[in-house]
Amino acid sequence: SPDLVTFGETMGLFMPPEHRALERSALLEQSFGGAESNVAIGAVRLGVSAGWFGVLGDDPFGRIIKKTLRGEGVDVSRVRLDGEAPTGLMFRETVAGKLAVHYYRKHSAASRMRPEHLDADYIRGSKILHVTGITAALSPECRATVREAVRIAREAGVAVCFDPNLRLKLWTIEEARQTLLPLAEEADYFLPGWDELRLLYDSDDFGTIADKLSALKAVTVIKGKDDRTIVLNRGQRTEVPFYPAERVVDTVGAGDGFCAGFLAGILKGMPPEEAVRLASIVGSLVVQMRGDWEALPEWPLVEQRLNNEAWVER
Ligand code: KDG
Repeated sequence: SPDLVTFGETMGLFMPPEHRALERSALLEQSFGGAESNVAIGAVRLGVSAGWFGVLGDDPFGRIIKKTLRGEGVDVSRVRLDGEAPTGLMFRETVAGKLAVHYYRKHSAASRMRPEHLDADYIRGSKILHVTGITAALSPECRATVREAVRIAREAGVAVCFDPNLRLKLWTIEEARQTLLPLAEEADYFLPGWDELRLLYDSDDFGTIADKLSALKAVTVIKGKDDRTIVLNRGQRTEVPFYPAERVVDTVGAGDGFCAGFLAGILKGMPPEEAVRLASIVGSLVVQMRGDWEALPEWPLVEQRLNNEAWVER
């Protein structure tokens, strides 16, 4: 198995040219995206082995997603193509500076994933299993699949990484809490955003939330509290400022890039605080280009920034 294994829904992605609204654009750019496959691509580009699986429709979108992931070096040997249901789609636009995502994913192939689809040995053979709250939000079967994958990993001593990836277009905050908080308790690495924590714990107070987090066994990495990341690691608290981005074009996928950087750092043997520095560099690069995963950097560029080496232009 690859060192990092993850799964979830990856969708066809359509975007109008910059500054155009979907209602007013004759042309749409085609790509694809999914939080977990973004993480897998990011990890591979940083030099660690990663596998992604999920159910895709046996249609043009499903086929190109699988081929592109394979071309990126992600192991797709456990991906299923389902002839009965379509690949989910999403459309994204930025109107007056505000991002809007429109999902067409109800009854998608991915939402039909079931625990029986899991290859337990594939999970057992990995070092880290990464799951997100998006998969848990897709359907009761998907929720059961996430729980079962986490159970298999824990039983085998495989570390579990959990990003809540709260999507309130998919479920209510009450439903999300019921599922996501127990998953956080199972995790070895918990990577929430500060805004997500505020909603999940229904509080704006850092101290109150930090107290709750200190009851978890996980190393918790809180993204985006005052432009910094806070690492809570066995009672120790470390703050790492966000690495500055030269320009910000598209923030979608930054969290996934961050997660890929963090997990690649852990798999390369870094302590969590150092892995967060790496993660923050990756996040800062992802926001500088359109698309979820296209701008994920290769290892040499990140290594150079980690070591503060100058960039030789020509
Ligand atoms: O993190 C980026 C993802 O949000 C995007 O690729 C789409 O997976 C996605 C989702 O379900 O929102």
